[in-house]
Amino acid sequence: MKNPTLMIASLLAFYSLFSFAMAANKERTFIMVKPDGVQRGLVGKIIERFEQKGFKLVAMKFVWAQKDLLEKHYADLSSRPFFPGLVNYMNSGPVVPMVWEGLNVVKTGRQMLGATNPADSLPGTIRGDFCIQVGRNIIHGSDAVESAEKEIALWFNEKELVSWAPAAKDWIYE
Ligand code: IDP
Ligand code: MG
Repeated sequence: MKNPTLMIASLLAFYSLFSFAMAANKERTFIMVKPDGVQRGLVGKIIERFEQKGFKLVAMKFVWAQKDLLEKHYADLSSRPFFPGLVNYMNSGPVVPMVWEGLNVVKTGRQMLGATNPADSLPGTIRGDFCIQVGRNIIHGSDAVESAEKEIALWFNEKELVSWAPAAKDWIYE
């Protein structure tokens, strides 16, 4: 390539494509093992699903959430008849909130969870394999990138989101 302008333009194009791909790999979702998942000893199995898929764990804690936090978390559902029962259920024991990162992690995470009602969740999904009723569906996952951002900010502060590079990253992304 003799033309320097063309060379710079190609380098810039390559760099923007590369940064775009890197940014896509940094999508984040908020996943939480609910009190029934914790009580039933399913925390390890649920984490394993996300780890073995290749997603990166960015943050995790073990907390007994206050009702006001849970009401904020489920604010969109506040007018639904099951809302008080949902908040009581979520406040009935400790939960494991987590942040997972990777390409299309929000959509893929929802697919890994399965349908909201376990009666409709396919076998092979977390809800399909581990639970029976909608009011005891063991796990939460963000339904969109925007809700993921809100939920992550609600449950974690900036310092709790750990910046690290998994050793296997070049074997997961081309
Ligand atoms: P999602 O968890 O799959 O995103 P949402 O519609 O956002 O589903 O509902 C949030 C949670 O509220 C559900 O995971 C479930 O625990 C609970 N829920 C939803 N619908 C019902 C219902 O009809 N009865 C009891 N609980 C429900
Ligand atoms: Mg939801």
